[in-house]
Amino acid sequence: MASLGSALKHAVTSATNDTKIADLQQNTHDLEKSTGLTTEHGLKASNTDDWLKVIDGHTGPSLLEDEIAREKIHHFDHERIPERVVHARGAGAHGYFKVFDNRASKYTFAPVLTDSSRSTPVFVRFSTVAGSKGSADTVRDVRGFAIKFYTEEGNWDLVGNDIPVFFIQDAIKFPDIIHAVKPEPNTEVPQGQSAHNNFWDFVGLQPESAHMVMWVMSDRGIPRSFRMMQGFGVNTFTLINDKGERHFVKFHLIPELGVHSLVWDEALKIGGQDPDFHRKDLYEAIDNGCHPKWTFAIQVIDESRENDFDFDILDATKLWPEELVPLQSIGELVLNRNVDEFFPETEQVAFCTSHIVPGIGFSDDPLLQGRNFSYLDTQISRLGFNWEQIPINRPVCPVMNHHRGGQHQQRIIPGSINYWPNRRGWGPPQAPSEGGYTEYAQKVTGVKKRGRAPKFQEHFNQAQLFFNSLTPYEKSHLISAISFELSHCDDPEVYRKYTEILNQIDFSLATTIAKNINGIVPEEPGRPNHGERSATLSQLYYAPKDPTIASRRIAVVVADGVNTAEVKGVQAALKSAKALTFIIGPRRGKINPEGETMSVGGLAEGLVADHHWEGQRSTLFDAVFIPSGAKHAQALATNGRAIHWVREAFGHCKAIGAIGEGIAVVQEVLGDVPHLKFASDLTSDEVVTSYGVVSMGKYGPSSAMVDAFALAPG
Ligand code: HDE
Repeated sequence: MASLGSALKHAVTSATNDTKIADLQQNTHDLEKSTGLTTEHGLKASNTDDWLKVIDGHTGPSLLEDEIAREKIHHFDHERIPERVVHARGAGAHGYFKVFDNRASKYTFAPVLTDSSRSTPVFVRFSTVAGSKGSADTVRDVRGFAIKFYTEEGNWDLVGNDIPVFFIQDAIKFPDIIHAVKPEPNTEVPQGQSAHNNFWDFVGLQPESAHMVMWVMSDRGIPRSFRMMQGFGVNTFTLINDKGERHFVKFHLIPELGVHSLVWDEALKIGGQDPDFHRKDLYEAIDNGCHPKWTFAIQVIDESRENDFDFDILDATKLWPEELVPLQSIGELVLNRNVDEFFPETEQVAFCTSHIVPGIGFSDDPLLQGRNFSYLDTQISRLGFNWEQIPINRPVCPVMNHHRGGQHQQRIIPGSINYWPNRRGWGPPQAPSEGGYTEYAQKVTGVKKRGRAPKFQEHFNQAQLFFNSLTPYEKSHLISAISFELSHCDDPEVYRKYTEILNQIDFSLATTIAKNINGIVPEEPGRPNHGERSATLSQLYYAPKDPTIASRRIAVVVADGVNTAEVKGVQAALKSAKALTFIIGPRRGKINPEGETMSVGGLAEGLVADHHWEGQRSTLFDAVFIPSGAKHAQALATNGRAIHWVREAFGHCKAIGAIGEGIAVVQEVLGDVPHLKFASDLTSDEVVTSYGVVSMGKYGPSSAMVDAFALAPG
């Protein structure tokens, strides 16, 4: 075992993060360079618009002999493949992974985790769990965070979520929880929602779900962006070092931009206004050079300490509190390239938890053990056999074995040998010293039976820990969310009963929700609250040290008569902070500047609006800005849609900026909000910030306004 790490390091050539892109190029067809239409068998096609038919002044029958028409229709008929049984809706991107140095080498010899000269190409797919392929992005749900590392030792798939724990402890329960959350079988309702009888019935009878339910009902269930979510491998894996020592490990990703969520009202509205919100957000950010970045960290437990905790470290309904097992940051993951085509890349990518590389191993986590079977199995019904040869799935290192045949076999292996051992010595197994994977020699004892280990029986300590660790506003969002969901259950046996589970977590939580939804109001706590907290469980903990507005979407709401020079100044300042600005006006196109006659079409100096007021909503932006200009302000202050923009943005706690006469628009809408202050001297460039509203009487060339705006809550 001792020489494994060094053998691997020497066996590999140095990779760049373009290795996988170059590999995909072999299958990439550039339409611009195409020579013209052909059929799939290469026949040049002269007409694909008219089916071959008999025409004699009138239309006669279409002819079956038309091979071109038949092929076109036939191909179309077979375009769809089964969607994923869970995580059907998703979006993906390419990128790379790098470790900072070899600090993880005391735990593992895996070069992907220890060799800082490497940049490993990755493909990441984010997803929701319950909804179909065409469902809305912003539903309340867990988000998938699946990473394929194309390492030089083979593909390593880390198939994680944005929540560190799971609903169930044993893989055999997976079909039950998924059947319960998916649309009910008789009506196929509801789509992409857990707010229905079956889900709450199941989790009410399955107390091991209590911890995860708290996470999904918290703000974590409605992220602002895939780029602003944590990632967790969830299951317990193992790392093996070059001394042959094994450690238990959990994998984490922490977003550079911080962890942010929508508010529920926004999520509901965006579901209708722009169901592709998260998908577009990812694409837009990468396209604009704001490459999403995560710190990659590990939590490690020595094999000898496996039983030192009051929870079982192999139980996926439990996290490892960071106060007990600190995070160690070892690298970073960056997404820097959008896909060229969704289907061959994002849809056909297939992850398997069983895909690991030397230096990484499994544990006896019973959820992981079942996952290792399920993923491999499901790809066959979704993509067909030999799915590992599909371009997005194939490794960047050599592949050689004696498997043969199967649907869509791409490999051609000359010669008569397809077995081992063979007289030629072709395709031999590779010893560990040559990089061959070898399982850790683990001693196993026990009695064969169905059941769960003793520490798997406790379900509420960490649910309590999570609840206790939230800020007051996070708690209030969580209470509203559970109340919303239980209000959507119409069977009293379901919604009344869940209070009993909640009362095992916290008495006040259970009482408030029971009153909201006509549940069973408890008379006394189901168990004492241990009162413990963990700072790292609140989203607030992940606020970036240096606040940033990079990639944030800012709506500049204008009317004719706006101060265009000022708008351009603000736009330039926001752009230099890498924010994206969008001009929202009375029409898409030119807006007349201050001092010029109103005329649709505008004049040369005018500003160009990206959208009409009616074409967008405040929910689709992170902040709203109202510049100065007397006529423009007057028009906005009397326009229902503009008023709604400001009111809704304030209600969703977004930053609102206003300058000069623009302040009057905000005052018109929010004037009666107690304690809200505005800049009152229109000749001064002093900036006033109050409850997220940033105002300035007169725009000064200083960046103070933009800085204050960037720092305002939103
Ligand atoms: Fe999955 N899961 N899962 N899951 N899962 C699938 O595999 C399964 C679990 C996760 O973007 C399926 O390729 C079982 C935990 C993600 O393509 C399927 C169990 C976690 C994705 C499957 C779990 C996940 C999947 C469906 C319980 C977080 C999307 C399509 C033992 C760590 C990957 C597919 C992508 C997908 C089975 C539990 C994350 C059926 C049996 C825990 C991110 O194989």
